[in-house]
Amino acid sequence: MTNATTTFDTTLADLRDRALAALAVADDPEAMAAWERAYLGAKGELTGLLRGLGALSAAERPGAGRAANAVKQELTAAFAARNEAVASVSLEAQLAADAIDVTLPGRAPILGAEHPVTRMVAELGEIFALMGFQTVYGPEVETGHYNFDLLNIPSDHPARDVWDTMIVQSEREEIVLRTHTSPMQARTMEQTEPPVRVIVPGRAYRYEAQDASHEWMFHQLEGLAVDERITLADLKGVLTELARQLFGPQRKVRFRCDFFPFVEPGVDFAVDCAICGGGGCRVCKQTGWLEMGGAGMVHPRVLRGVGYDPDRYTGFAFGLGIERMIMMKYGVDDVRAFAGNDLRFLRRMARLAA
Ligand code: YSA
Repeated sequence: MTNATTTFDTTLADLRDRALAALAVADDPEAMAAWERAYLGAKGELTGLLRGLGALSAAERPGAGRAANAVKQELTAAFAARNEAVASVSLEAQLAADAIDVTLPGRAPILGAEHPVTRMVAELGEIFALMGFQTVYGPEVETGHYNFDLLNIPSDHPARDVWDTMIVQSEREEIVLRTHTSPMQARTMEQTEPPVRVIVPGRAYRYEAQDASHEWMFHQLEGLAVDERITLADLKGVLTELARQLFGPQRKVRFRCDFFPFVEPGVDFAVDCAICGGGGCRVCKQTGWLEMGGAGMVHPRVLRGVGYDPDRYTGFAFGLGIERMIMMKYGVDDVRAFAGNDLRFLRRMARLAA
């Protein structure tokens, strides 16, 4: 045995021992791949050693080659066995980490609810449908012609100032945010022959100071019935029935004379205040009554303006505050809550209506 074979054998034995020791501590797929590259790969230590066989004499080469191949097979087999074990441990760890515990309680989705105004509009629609009224809708941006003129409020009429109007544009034609839902009276009658029975829910806008019972944007419910022989008694009957359906039989109703240019006679319709039980509070301005709306018999001039014959047809109309009705039904003491975006208020209203 020459010095060269002795050196080769020692290097091979050292490489084998180091490789097996390193393999024993490689415990994840990345470490295994690094080990394979370092010892068995094309640029690995063992391949480098095999290339060095050429430096040995022809007599020494076969023995050294056999020894090197034996180490290569041993390391290859050891790698395969260890690799399988590491792969299965790593798969189990991965599965354990990804496991879903189906016994955990789920995350409850946050459910929204209908706005109290939306709900009240639906309820009013059902009550009036049973009395033969159809629901129609109209534009919130109106012309002065419909908002005022056809309702017997000409531009020089002092009553025009009463409606604290928000004006959109007034150069060529007067355009306003409707101050009430009453313009839909004229729009409906222009398009329909009598008999007419409609309700019109929707927004109204007024340039008005806010307080517990006044908002600058609020909702009204307009009602209109026109036919032969309609009387004030029909109007009283319909609004009294509405109050019963909405608030129950215990709620008192009050009709008093009032003035609106588009009715004759005109009335103001109120119910006893649900906040103070009629004793007087800031919502009812200490009167014990809260005005729900205005009403009356459609003025003959309004009927004539839309082409109806006032000698043949009569009708009643009303315009009620939708927020005020909700306030009286559920004891809400401030109209500003409806557009206030306070989730606690909206949740409370949803619970009360459920
Ligand atoms: C009268 C006669 C008819 O034949 C038809 C309709 C009417 C009602 C008329 N168009 C009108 O708007 N009258 S009103 O100014 O007294 O408003 C009617 C109702 O809307 C009020 O009673 C109130 O309930 C509500 N309302 C008015 N201004 C409000 C308001 N609600 C909240 N905030 C405001 N600023």
